[in-house]
Amino acid sequence: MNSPSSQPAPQPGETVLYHYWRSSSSWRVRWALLEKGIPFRAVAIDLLKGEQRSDAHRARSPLAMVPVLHIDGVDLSESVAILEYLEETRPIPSLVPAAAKPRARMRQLVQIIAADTQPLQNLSVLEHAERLSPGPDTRRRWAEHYIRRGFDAYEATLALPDGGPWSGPYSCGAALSMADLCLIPQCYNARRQGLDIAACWPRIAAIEAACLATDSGRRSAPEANKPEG
Ligand SMILES: N[C@@H](CCC(=O)N[C@@H](CS)C(=O)NCC(=O)O)C(=O)O
Repeated sequence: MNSPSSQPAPQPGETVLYHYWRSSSSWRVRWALLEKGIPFRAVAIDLLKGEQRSDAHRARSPLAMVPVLHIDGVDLSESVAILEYLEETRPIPSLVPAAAKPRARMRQLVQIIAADTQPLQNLSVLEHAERLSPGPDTRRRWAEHYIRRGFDAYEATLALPDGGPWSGPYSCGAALSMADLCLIPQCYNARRQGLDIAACWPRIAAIEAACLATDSGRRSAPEANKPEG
């Protein structure tokens, strides 16, 4: 992918995703766009080069983060807000359960990952943890602690006896949902930290296998979106 400075500004009516191939929050949005069949142009923001902190990107994202989705003439950041917007404006295929109780349960799962796990182990947090406690293992130990806490809660929530035992194949039953779009990128992060998902969280491992067997899951995955060179 080209650098952001060499990319043209969004054209009227165009949908543009500013993302980073390994960013789990970016993967959530790439996945929703592909699942819903929304055409988009991808612009890579290289987090390792600090491109997220450029003036041009800060103008799109006040927190200087990816993803940002330019759609319907506005720049949206915060991946869960983006998923909700896509669901409200392009509801088919739906990524939320129809009934209120399963929908609330799905949002609970989304928040376990998006609010209480991923933000505690993203790049800027790990860098800060290492500044406070320098050492070769600080980042890994910090990330592992919060991923374990989040996945333990996710796995236990799946076991709640809502309408009978969880039977999969996805987080909320027979249909892919926003919860899966948050969970699977977090599994990718967990593996990068050396965690054995199948050994510790069998339900999560089964959901991951089912999700990665979908066409949109495979096409949105980091390795399918790695920049050339
Ligand atoms: N709550 C935000 C989190 C976004 C986020 O953490 N993005 C990370 C990549 S996954 C980022 O841009 N990090 C850049 C940095 O920490 O400097 C969302 O859901 O979109």
